[in-house]
Amino acid sequence: RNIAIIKVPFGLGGARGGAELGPDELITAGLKREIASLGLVLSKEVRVDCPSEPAAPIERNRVKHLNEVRQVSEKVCSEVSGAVEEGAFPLVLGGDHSVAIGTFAGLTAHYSNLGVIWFDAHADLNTEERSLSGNMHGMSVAASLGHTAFNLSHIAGAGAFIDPSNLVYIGLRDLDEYEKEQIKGLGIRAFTMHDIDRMGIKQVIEEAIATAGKGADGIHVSFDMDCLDPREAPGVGTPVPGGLNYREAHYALEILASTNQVTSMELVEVNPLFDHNRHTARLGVELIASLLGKRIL
Ligand code: DIR
Ligand code: MN
Ligand code: MN
Ligand code: MN
Repeated sequence: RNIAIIKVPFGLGGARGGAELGPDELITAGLKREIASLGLVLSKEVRVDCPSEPAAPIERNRVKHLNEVRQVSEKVCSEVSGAVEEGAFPLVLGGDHSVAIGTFAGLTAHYSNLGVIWFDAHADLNTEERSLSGNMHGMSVAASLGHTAFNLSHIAGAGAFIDPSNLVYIGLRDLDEYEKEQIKGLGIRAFTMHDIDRMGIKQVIEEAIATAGKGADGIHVSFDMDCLDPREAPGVGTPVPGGLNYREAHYALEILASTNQVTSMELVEVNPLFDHNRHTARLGVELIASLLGKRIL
């Protein structure tokens, strides 16, 4: 299987700067070496050109850097879509989680029933109207469901919105009131940290795969590094205590790999400014390797 790395050095959707350094940090931490040692071919490596400085001071409305997010999303959409067309496995390296808006639009151009497993401390379900922060990395799921005013439906090559019944969350522990209402109202399958404590990661990931994979023509794994406990992954923009531990995260991705149903992945929110010794990026590389099929024995 060919891998297409799509680097998206963009941080203006996040709460604080630094996520734009994520893609290079992951490469430096040895990502390409890992891919090669798994016997996989890197068919291409592209870097999406991203604005690093906002073109204008923050807009009058509260939504931050919408124009920059729009530009980046459109490019990510076309790169992801192109990679799928070429038969490659898109591996998107963020960047903050707003890059997922473009990833989704590119994937749904090809998958009509895409299953999604979203690893995150947060639900990223806010809309422009309901967000308390105005940060667009907290709106990417809402955008992909068609709930935000901003979306990519106007651009050629963007696919349809995803269906909430194909979406599963793992690792949630920091939700805004509106997001809680949405999860309940839409009936989204959400495995919070409480559920992981109660059921164990084995049962959680098995049920997640059954739900997201049901009738699906592909499964996308969107992996926000802040799903991990900050002791494992300190280098993230919005750390929240009480997250997944090292083996829980690896185990979940190893089981996902063994299904052979995963068709794309993105790993986001590596923030070297809050890291030490490249620890979080190295962990990110290891986790990508597990999802791509690395086995202990
Ligand atoms: C919060 C935090 N719900 C927001 N979200 C984060 O800003 O909308 N997402 N940190 O990654
Ligand atoms: Mn996120
Ligand atoms: Mn998050
Ligand atoms: Mn985020």
